[in-house]
Amino acid sequence: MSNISHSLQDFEQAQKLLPGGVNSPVRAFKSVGGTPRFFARAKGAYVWDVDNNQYIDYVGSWGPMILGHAHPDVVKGVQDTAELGMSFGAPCELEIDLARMVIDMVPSIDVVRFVNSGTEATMSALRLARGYTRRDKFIKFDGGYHGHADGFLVKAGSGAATFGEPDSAGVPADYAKLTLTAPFNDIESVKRLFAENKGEIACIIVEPVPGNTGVMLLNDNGFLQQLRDICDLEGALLIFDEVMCGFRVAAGGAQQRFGIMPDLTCLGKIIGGGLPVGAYGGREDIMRKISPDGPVYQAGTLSGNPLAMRAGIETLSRLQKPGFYEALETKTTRLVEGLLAGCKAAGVPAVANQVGAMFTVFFTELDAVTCCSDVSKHCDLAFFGRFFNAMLDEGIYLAPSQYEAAFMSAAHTDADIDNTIAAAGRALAKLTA
Ligand code: KE4
Repeated sequence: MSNISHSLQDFEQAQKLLPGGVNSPVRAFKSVGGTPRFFARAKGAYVWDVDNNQYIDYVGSWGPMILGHAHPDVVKGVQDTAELGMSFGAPCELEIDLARMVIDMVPSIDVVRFVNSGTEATMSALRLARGYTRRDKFIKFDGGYHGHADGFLVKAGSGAATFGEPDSAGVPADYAKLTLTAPFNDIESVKRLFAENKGEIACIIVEPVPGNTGVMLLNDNGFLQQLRDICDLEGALLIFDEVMCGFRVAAGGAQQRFGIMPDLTCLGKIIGGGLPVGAYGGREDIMRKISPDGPVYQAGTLSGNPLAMRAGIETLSRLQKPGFYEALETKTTRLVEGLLAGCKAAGVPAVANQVGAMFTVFFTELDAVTCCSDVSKHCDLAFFGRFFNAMLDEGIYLAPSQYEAAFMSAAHTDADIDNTIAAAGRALAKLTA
């Protein structure tokens, strides 16, 4: 067990000042147990905690750090830009530059609006879909996470009633009723919802690569095309929430990887290269409904600020290097295969889901994990917590929840992957002794 005395002290202090001692719940290690590590610095594939313990990092700030931490060109770009002013609250040319990059990279986006988080992006896209269609209800999928705006913090209604119930205190029940939920990959449930709510559904929002129930895979029936078809048939909009998988599973995100065009796309994480940037964009006729062009209001003091724009520009411009995604996926596949081989050698039942450079290993007797109830009902969450902490002691930083994805960066070397596989072998041996 490494020395974590400073993290212990920091966590004690932080809990007096911040809810749970953190500024985002998952960081508190509630589902895995143990003490959150307070980070002091990060570089490339590595992070160091305040006790100077080094970790190979597979969280990457939950996805943004696809180039690796503190990439010199990104850091220099931000430093140079900061000397010219941190934020103007007025248009600047860097917004044009990043907008042009996003529009060029993401196939379905004609016009884009920058905001400051993935939550702002999805919240705004939902309001836009409601304003454009003049309908109030929308469909999301069980286990889908789209940030913390009220309408998304909803679980399936009791008895699988068609309307949703709040999944958080503070979300009005009457508002939650406008959120309809269906199982991921289940087009029949979606058809039923449209039949039961004729002419009332504004949109479907979906993570085309779900990453918030652990990584989930699309079935072989062309689920995304089925969603595209039913939205066209019913006059609803199809929204891809690519906050996590955008720029992660391909330069143009899941819509490029799978060849399905949504009407609106939500982006975040990688688009800001570690600084707070979200975005939503799509068909021009829809986006022109956004203020000040149109009647759907959305605003933000720090939206498009020069620092964040420059960090995004320096990041996205390096994703377009030939072979970038192929190399990332090859490294990820090797790691996943190594981890599964280690589980097999230790007699620990496990499966993994991987799309491009994002993956999740599940500890389960199942042959495959295909939906969020597979995770909650058939995965050994307690063992995951023990494995997480054993890997932490081995100097490997995984996502502190079975319901999260792990991310590879361009900075991870073959030696890092070998060391991670070896560390997992030691951790599993310890846990099964
Ligand atoms: P933010 O508001 O956290 O920037 O983005 C919300 C969001 C929207 N859509 C998807 C598909 C997302 O994955 C997220 C945020 N992802 C989580 C990780 N599961 C962020 C980590 C956290 O909540 O601290």
